[in-house]
Amino acid sequence: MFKTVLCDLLNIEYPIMQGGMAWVATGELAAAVSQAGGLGIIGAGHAPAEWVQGEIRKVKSLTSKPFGVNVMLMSPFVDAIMSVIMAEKVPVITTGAGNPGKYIGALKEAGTKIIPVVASVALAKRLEKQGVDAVVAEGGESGGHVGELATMPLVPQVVDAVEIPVIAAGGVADGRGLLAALALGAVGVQMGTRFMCATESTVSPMVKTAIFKAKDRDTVITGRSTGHPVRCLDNKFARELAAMEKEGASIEELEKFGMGKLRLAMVEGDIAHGSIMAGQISGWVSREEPAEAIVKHIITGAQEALENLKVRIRM
Ligand code: TUI
Repeated sequence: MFKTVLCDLLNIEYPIMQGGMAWVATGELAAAVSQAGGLGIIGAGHAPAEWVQGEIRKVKSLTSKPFGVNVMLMSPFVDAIMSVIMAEKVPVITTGAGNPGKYIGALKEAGTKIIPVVASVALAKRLEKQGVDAVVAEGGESGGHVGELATMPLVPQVVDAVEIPVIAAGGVADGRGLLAALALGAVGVQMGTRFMCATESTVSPMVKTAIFKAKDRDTVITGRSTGHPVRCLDNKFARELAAMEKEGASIEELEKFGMGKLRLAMVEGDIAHGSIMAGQISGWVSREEPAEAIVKHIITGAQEALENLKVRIRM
């Protein structure tokens, strides 16, 4: 057993959530993580509401365990996706890349738990006041759209600023990371990169191999000048985007160049010209495993790390 209040809040076995990665976190992956005792999450990304509804129904057909949907708030389909989530009585949502404030009332009424992903103390405090159930504090080690703070300084500052449960994300892929997050005051972790490489993940095998080959310094942040910094594996796409930024390309030009590039990598498997959003822990993630094995290894790893600490620290 390895339970925290997150398990009680979400009715799950282990305090592990899967990141809601756009073009990656399909119903297959979410169902596998939930079936393994964590919280699987469908990544709505820029997909239309009909796709999200199909994936929700897929998860329901594959598992009876709780699951979630991640709503990317920059999507043009947010309103329709929120309606589907409420109609389908989805147990939990996480949100990213914005403030979900205006949807909180309706979601609560529908019985959906709301766990926004935040990258700052200020947004965590504002959302606590608005009645969210918990927050994911996501450090800049994460893949995809990132904030400025790293996980180590962000998590304790959010933990001390709010009374609701805090889940740590960014740079976590194993039991040591889970234990470290708990030491910082978090009640669990959210992991993207490692679950992206799970057997049940439908991401292109080219992407999984690129992550297995990646070394510690192989991710970069692009798009700072657009106001939407994104961490991804360093490849031809990232270098071309960086060169455009250096030459002073406009936000419109940069956004046009980036359009469709996440799908190109994750679905089409074009690992040269696509955007392979992945976290700094990519350098450590080195093999494909079923979601169930990943969850089990993280829990036994955290238990071992705790025993090791008791030996290493003389008190
Ligand atoms: O959302 C994420 N990660 C993402 S979203 C995404 S989709 C995308 N595709 C192409 C270009 C850009 C994005 C890929 N990865 N993580 C959660 C997260 N949310 N990290 C940071 C934030 C965040 C940032 C600013 C949340 C709120 C915010 O400001 C809101 C406000 O009003 O203060």
